[in-house]
Amino acid sequence: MTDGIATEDLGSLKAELVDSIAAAGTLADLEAARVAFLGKKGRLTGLMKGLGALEGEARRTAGAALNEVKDAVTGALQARRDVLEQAELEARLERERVDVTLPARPRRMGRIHPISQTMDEMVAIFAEMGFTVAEGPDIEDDWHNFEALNFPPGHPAREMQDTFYLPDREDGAKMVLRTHTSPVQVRTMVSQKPPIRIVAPGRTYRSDYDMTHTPMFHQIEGLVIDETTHMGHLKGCLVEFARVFFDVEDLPIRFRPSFFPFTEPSAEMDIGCSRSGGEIKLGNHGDWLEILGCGMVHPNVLEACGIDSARYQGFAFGMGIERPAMLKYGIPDLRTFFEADTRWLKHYGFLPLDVPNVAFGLTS
Ligand code: 2NM
Repeated sequence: MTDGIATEDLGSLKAELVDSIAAAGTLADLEAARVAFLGKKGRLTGLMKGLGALEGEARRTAGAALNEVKDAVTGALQARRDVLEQAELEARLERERVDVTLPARPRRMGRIHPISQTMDEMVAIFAEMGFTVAEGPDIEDDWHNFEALNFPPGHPAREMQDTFYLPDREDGAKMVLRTHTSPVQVRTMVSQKPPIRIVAPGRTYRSDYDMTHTPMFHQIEGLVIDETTHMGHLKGCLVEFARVFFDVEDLPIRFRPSFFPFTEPSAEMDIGCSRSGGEIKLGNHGDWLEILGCGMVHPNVLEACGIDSARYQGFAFGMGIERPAMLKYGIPDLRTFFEADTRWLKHYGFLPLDVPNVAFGLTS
C-alpha cells in the first residue's frame, strides 16, 4: 500500500489520536488537538488528500478505513468536549456562587420618610382590624370633595382662602386640590356595596402656611358601614388604634362632642398628655391633646352616595399624620418634613426593611 495509508498503521494511528484527545486537560488543548488532526493541515486531512493518488479497490478500502478513524476521532472530540464543558460550568457555578438567603445591606438603601413610616404604621394597625386601603385622585371635583359630604354651598371650608381651586373642568365642574381624604370614602360608597371597611391615607391641601400649617399635609381617614354599626364600634376601634400606635400603657383617652358636616353625632378624641416645659409628653398627666375627629356618617352623605340610610349606618374618622408623627418620633419642627434635607432624613428616617407590622412591633 502507498504512503502511510496501510490499514494496520491506521489502527495504531486511531488509538494514538483517541488517547491524546482523552488526555486533553482543557478546552484549549482539545481545540489544538482538533486542529492538529482535522484542521486544514491536520494529520487525517493530509491522509484524506493522499486518497486521490489511489485507484479502485485500494482507494475504497483506504477511504473506508480513514473514515472510520475520522469518525472515532470526531466522536472522541465530542465526548471530551462534553466532559470539559461540564467541568468548566461546575467550576464557574462554584466561583460565582451567591447565597440568596443572606440578608440585604439596609445601610445602603436610603431611608423611609417619617411621614411614610407613620402612614404605614397606621395602615398596619387598621389592616390588622380588617380594613383595606382605598385611594383616589389629589385633584377632585367640588361634588366629591364638598357636595356629597353635606357641606352646604356657603360653608366657610369651601371659601377661596382655604381651598386651592383649579380651572373648571370642561363639563363646568369646579375642581379643587382635595382638602381632606373624605372624597376617597365618597368614591368607595358610590362604587361599592356595604359592608364597607376602608382606610384612605394620602396627601391633602389647604391654603394655609405658618409655624403649624403647611399647604400640603397628610391624612388618614376611615369608614365602616354595615347594618348595625354603632358608636361603640367606633370607640373600640379608635381606642385600640391609639393604644397600639402610641405604645403607651394606660394611655388616657376621652371623646368630646364636636361638629362636622358629614357626621352626626360627631366627636373629637383626645389622649392624655403633659405640656410642662413647652414639651408634650404622652400619658396620664392630667392634660389632653386632640388627635382625631370622628362620628356616625350623616344620612345625607349615605343618600348622596346611593346608600339606603334606612338600612345602613356607619362611622367615619379622620386624623392628620404630621402631628402624631412629630409626637411619636420627637420631631420638633413641622416644616422639616418638607425640606428634602438628606441629613435630616438620615437622622429621622427608617430603614426600608423594617416594614411596620403589628405582630412583630411597629418599629424595631
Ligand atoms: C373626619 C372627622 C369625622 C369623615 C367622614 C367621611 C365620610 F365620607 F364617610 F363621610 N369621611 N371622613 C370624617 C368624619 C372625617 O376628619 C376629621
